[in-house]
Amino acid sequence: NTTTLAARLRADEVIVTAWSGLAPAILCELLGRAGYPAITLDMQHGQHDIASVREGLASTALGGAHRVARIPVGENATASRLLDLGAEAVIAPMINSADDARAFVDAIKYPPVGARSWGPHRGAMLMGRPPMDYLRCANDETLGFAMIETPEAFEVLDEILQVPGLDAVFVGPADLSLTLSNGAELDPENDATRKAAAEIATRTRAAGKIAGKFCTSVEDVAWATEAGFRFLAYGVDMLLFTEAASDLLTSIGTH
Ligand code: 3PY
Ligand code: MG
Repeated sequence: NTTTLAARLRADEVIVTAWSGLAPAILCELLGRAGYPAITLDMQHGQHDIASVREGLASTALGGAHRVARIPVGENATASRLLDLGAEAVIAPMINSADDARAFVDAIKYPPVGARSWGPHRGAMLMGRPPMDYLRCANDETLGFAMIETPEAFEVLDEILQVPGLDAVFVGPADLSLTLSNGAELDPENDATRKAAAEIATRTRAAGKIAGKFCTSVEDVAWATEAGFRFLAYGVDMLLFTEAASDLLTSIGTH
């Protein structure tokens, strides 16, 4: 598939991404071969470091899936590096203000939109473009997702959506439920979180941007699609592995 993730999402296609938290690169290839159209490698809470992401992005390409990665909070320099290493989209957690969003955009967009520094050697290769083509296309063909996962972010959502060069937002419903309840509840599918998420999708789409969300059940995927989210994370590698093993043991009566 040579269509970019950005083009597919801008065409309103629903893209489901696997969530990769385990470091061995071959797991990204296997998830792609299993049929996932995208893989997201998580450096915030997953076991990935820059070396495992470097290998994992290449393995994701080998498995035929779109390449996405999440940085740790505030590590915008890492966002630039991930694009240089071949990520098609970068997700930034805990974007709580327009300033946070602007700093993120600066790191991932070339001038005049941002201040990304030149050196996308592996990235251009994996995007299938010679360097000068990459320079002309990268701002459009690579995506930045600002995570909206606190009441502070929700409060200033419209300001965040107006930051030039920000392509998309991604709802983190675990943190959103935790922060909306001031630490009392961790329930990504509760009413307060759903209500906020639905509004985030509506306002994001109205601003002409892409909405994504982390999903926690089959029903949640259907709900999010209906609400207008198009980039949906569903399937965490560690859980996929342990649940498949557990189901197998159950099926032969030893569990
Ligand atoms: C959240 O739900 O808070 C996330 O960050 C999803 O990974
Ligand atoms: Mg989170």
